[in-house]
Amino acid sequence: MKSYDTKNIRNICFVGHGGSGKTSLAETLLFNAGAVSRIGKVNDGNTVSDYLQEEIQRHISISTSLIPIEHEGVKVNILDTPGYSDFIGEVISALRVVESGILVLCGVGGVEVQAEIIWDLMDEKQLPRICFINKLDRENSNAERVVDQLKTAFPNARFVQMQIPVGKEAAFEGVIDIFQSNIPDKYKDDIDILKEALAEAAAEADDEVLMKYLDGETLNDEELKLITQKAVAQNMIVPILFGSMEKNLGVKELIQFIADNVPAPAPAEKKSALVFKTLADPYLGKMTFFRVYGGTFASDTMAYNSTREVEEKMGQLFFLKGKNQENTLNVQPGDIAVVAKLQETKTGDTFCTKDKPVILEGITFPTPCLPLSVRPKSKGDEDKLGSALARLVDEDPTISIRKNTETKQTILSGLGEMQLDIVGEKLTRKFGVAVETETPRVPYRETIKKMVQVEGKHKKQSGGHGQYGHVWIKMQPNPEKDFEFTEEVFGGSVPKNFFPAVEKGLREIIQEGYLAGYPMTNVKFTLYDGSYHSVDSSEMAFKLAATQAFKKGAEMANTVLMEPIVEAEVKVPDAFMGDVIGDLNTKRGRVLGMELEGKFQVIKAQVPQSEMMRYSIDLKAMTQGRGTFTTKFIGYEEVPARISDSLVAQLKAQQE
Ligand SMILES: Nc1nc2c(ncn2[C@@H]2O[C@H](COP(=O)(O)OP(=O)(O)O)[C@@H](O)[C@H]2O)c(=O)[nH]1
Ligand SMILES: [Mg+2]
Repeated sequence: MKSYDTKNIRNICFVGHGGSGKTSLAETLLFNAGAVSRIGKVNDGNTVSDYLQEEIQRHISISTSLIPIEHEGVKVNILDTPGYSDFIGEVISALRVVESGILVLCGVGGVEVQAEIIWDLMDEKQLPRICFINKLDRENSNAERVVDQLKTAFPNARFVQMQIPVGKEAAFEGVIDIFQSNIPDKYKDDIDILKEALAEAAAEADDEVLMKYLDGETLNDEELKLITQKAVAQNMIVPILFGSMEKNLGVKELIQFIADNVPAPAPAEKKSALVFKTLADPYLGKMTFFRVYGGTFASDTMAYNSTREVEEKMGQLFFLKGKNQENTLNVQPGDIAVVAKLQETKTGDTFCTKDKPVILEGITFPTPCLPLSVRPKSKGDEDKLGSALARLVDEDPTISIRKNTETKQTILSGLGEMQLDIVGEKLTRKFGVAVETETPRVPYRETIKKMVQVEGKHKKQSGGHGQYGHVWIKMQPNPEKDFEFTEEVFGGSVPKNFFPAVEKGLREIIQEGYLAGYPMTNVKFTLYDGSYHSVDSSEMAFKLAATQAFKKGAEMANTVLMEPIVEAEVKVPDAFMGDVIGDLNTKRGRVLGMELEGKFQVIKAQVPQSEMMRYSIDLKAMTQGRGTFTTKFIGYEEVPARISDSLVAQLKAQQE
């Protein structure tokens, strides 16, 4: 593929609810441009955009694809994003590097949840956008209904209809465009109404045209085209277009509209590019997708990664079309390209030159909130699993990996169940590590509630050399410290050289706990008396004596189970607040308060961690995927007495 001048480049992003037809639209555009000889079908797994194994199997997009299309000398870089909520990270990063978003809607389903969520993301950046109402060939599709839904769902936007859809459902036969020549007589009046609405909504975009409009003059097509272009670029209006992929209708009009109206990239002064995606390809290795903002990037040169302050050798640069690569010598300002096998660079990093450094605004991803414990099926694969997971984290900034030292589990967190399933599949398919997964164990702890004084004696007489250790230990609750050991021994009843053995014995035995096998914390131990034998006493004997003392003490000191508590911040649209608070109450949560943030309520609550392990799934169900949340560990609290006995029994059973 040749290299295009900045003014002949358009970067757009296909966004919308899953199944609205984004990938089919990209495929149809490729066909119309002569780039493929037949239109692939998502369900047949043969589209250019959905080429990953996981996409072909599931018939959905899970990863953003880059699909450049040439239209009358203009290169339109399409980023085809997934619609399923688990993969919102892909949408966020794609929206970061384009000049406009094309919201694709289903003519039957209309404005669905994910469309609303993505609309808010585009609003945050004031990104210019166009709506495309698709699937108008389908039974029960209704263009007017979807237009009305758009106006209701996004009351702050000024929608302008650029076309009239002709025919309905199976009889849908395409669109009459307001700028097309020879408009059939029967549509002339309706088109005039649309033109008048466009003039009213967009005249402000150009001063001269505005004067004419205010003088009551009718605007001609040239003037209308001019204000459309300017108003789209400023996000003053949102044009609506129509079509059907099943019948390849409305597609030529859409690409023409995009080429005419989406702003070309504005080149930045300093040489710079932003990395917005990383993909671990089984053949090419790590692939780094970058969007150039200023300057020209060339193959086989060095580039400075200003985020990490390292030089990276850029080998062969290439453009991608789905999975197909086309080498290039240069990448012009505004264009999107790929480079393989970089060492240090990660998604969100900036490339520039070392003498004129710049760091572009990075990409903010949602925090992973659904944890899952993973371990290799075959022992000995631990290292392999570790490095494979590290590469998958590179690829997807919405997953994270953490080792829980208390439960000794590797915790993989993500945004949803499907995403985590796919991580599991990739581990097997790409990296050859089969894994087992389960809900993470909660790192419970144990502690004592009252002070006790206990004796521990280890005495054995077996032939010659015996064993003798004898201690008196005080155990008391100690909220300030996890573990504390002191001694108050008088008159050498226990010689000094055995103190460390006593402490070591206690440190080890508390890890095993007493009630349910969880570490005992917040206890102060004081060694205050005991006795010894000049021949038979040993470090081992004192260690065992301390262990015995602990076991007796834990039994007497009213040992209880403690659970980790997190502070959760749950962000939901106002309408769901009641349900969400009710649910937090059933989860033993304490609601601390709520705060209005735009059209959202942010609810703060303290909740036991055990109740939050699957919260991501519950919240999705309760709010149709509109809610988000974060949690922060704040400390331990005693498990309430009413559930403690059954929980202890359950935890013991798990360990057997
Ligand atoms: N009848 C009909 N089906 C369509 C149309 N566009 C897409 N589809 C089908 O809808 C399903 C989802 O399409 P896809 O392109 O994967 O949607 P995406 O999730 O937005 O990328 C696929 O089975 C497509 O074949 C259309 O205009 N009419
Ligand atoms: Mg898709």
